[in-house]
Amino acid sequence: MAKRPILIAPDPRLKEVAKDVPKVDADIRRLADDMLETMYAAEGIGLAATQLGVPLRVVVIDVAQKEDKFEPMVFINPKIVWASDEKAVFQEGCLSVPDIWDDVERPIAIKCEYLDRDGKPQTLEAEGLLADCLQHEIDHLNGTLFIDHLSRLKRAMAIKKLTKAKKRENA
Ligand code: GNR
Ligand code: NI
Repeated sequence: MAKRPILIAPDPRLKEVAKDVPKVDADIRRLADDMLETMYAAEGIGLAATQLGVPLRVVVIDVAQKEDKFEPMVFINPKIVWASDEKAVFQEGCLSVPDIWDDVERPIAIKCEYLDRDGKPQTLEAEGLLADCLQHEIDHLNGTLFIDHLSRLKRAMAIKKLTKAKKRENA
């Protein structure tokens, strides 16, 4: 396993629509393992391959609450096949959007079809934080960041802040 650098917005690669994984092979498993290592090192609860500059539909998540417990989940070609009408607001952050947190409204429960680490088709019904995180990660695969769900003004302010932070880093 290897840790890889996480892309920070604004970056055109974060706006790309990722492609389906044609076959779950050793390369894809290595990618998923690298994503898990990168996510744990960054203390995130989820990560999409898009955030590592890999335009493939792979997501990893671990929303386990206890710090000494690992519950890694791997989602390949995840697809939301049902979403509840009922919505809830979560305060979201993103490893590609550092130091910005804001409320995002999303369906409170979803049903998701995907391939697991062994390439086996699975269905998952999720609610709460897991459902929110999965939607956030699938957004990444479609080139969407959580700030894209905010008002135009808030989004503009966020992009300004991110651009400034990048300039400072490169100065
Ligand atoms: O670590 C993360 N926390 C988080 C909190 C609320 C809603 C979504 C997330 S995902 C984020 C990691 C990340 O950027 N995944 O793409
Ligand atoms: Ni994110």
